Amino acid sequence: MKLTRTAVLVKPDGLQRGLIGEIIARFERKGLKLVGLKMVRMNEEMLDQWYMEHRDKSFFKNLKSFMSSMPIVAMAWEGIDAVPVVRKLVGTTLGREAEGGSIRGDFGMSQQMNLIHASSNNTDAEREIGIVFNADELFAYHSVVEAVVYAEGEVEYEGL
Ligand code: FUP
Repeated sequence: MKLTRTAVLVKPDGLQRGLIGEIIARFERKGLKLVGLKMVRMNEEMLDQWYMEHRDKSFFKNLKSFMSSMPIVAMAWEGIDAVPVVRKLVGTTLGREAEGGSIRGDFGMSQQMNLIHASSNNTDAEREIGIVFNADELFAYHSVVEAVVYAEGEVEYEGL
């Protein structure tokens, strides 16, 4: 199976709560590979693109002003089925209802202040990665851990 990528943002509340290390550790322990990492202050134009599916929603303005209020930490993670794997570790949108063991379930109480964003599907993942990362900020490399995270032949490596 092919390796795919997903985008993660640790939002302003996650930054303020000191959860950057905890969140990175969870994805590392799962066996995902970090292929991009940066701190960014998202501007209006980036957020209009990022949340285009929500542009007509009542919460759009508040969400954008929250997301641009301070820097966020953006990451790109790679693995087999990276999008659904990361969504499962993140948990459902509303922190109060999110499953224990998930990031939102363990650390969150809110809907807007839900600590983290994770791409919904592969198309969104590629679009979102393109909004925050330049091509030279994304890295293709072999992780030695992958040899024990996956069985031999389970992963198709392209161009490595
Ligand atoms: P998710 O995919 O779980 O991040 O959630 P959604 O795409 O449904 O929502 C996107 C963002 O909008 C979330 F960070 C939460 C925020 N939101 C609100 O602030 N109010 C709402 O009523 C719904 C979503």
